[in-house]
Amino acid sequence: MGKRALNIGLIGTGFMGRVHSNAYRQVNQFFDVKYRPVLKAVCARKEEKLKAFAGKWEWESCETDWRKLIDRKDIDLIDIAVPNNMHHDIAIAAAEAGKMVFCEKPLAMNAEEGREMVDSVERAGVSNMIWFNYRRVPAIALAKQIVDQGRLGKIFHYRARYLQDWTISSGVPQGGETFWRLDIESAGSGVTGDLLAHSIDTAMWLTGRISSVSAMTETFIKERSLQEEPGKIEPVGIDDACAFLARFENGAMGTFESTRYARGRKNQNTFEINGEKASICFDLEDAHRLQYFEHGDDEGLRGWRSILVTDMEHPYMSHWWVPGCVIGYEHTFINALADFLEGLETGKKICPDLREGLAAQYVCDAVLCSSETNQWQVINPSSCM
Ligand code: SOE
Repeated sequence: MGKRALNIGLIGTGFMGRVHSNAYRQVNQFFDVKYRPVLKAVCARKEEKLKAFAGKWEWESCETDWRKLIDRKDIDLIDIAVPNNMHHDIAIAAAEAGKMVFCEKPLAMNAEEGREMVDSVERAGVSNMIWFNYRRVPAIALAKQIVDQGRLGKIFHYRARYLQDWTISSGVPQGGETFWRLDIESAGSGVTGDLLAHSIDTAMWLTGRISSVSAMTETFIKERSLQEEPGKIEPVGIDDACAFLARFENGAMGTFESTRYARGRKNQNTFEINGEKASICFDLEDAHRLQYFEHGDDEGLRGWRSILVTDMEHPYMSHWWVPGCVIGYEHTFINALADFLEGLETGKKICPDLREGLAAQYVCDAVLCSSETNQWQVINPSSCM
């Protein structure tokens, strides 16, 4: 039987635009799903660059105004891969036009915006997803299975770190197409929204809700020049680094740390969970392995196992290569898209949806607020769900 076309309108041609385009092109080669994404139209402001991008990824058409893209009758789904300060207006307009919505993380500039986005997609009844792609790393999905099977028992500790080093030089500018993540007006925050949003989402997916936080942030370089106006120096408004303590609803304690000033760490996204019966440890820089320790193993033989997560039995791996052949970063987006398409087909709950993005956003807001006030902040669960 032929596949059902799903016409995609992508907004954004940066790093995420490339990653998403790749996912649309690949998903049907590896997953037997009923829907076939069609790369219908891509949208960005700069026409020349847009055309080159469209040509390279074989998008059928281009738009330079996202409102026009949303108005088009031949688009089923709007994919938002632009800076965070544009997510809110685009998501709401897309939902009101009856389009499905994909949104890059973090959901929004703050929870107030995020709440309006969630209200809007839910009122319109359109399917939606936030690209928390790390949930789709097979080793992390395996960690989820292990936790859900109750193998860890009561969870005591969750320890997360997300480290990079690309902003250490004071010569790195802020703003513009390449460095908007350093510009408070475009990004809303620094590492908290950009990196810790991932860690928070993973933590809550694996072990449940965070109920309160106590945070500190630091901006190491206080002024940077603007990418679009070299020589013009402006104060830096984002957090370069953030560390916070967390309490989970299930009684576990959490520690989270993120920085873009960890020399040598390029994209180290790690976590360790310590339970009564077992522990789990993961590091994205060794993404195809999950470390696992089970206290119930034979005494004398007990030790950390390093599970190579490439077998057919492991999450997603039966769709890829033969055992022992690893997959990479881009595959996490393909896996996420496949899950979404399967959800459309079967009615199975799509996750993470924008509501789950909002839950992470509430924690990010509380973290930033705590660092400003030097006070613990409680996350009100009823405001998230
Ligand atoms: C920042 O450098 C960044 O590109 C994030 O925006 C992504 O979400 C993360 O997965 C990789 O790093």
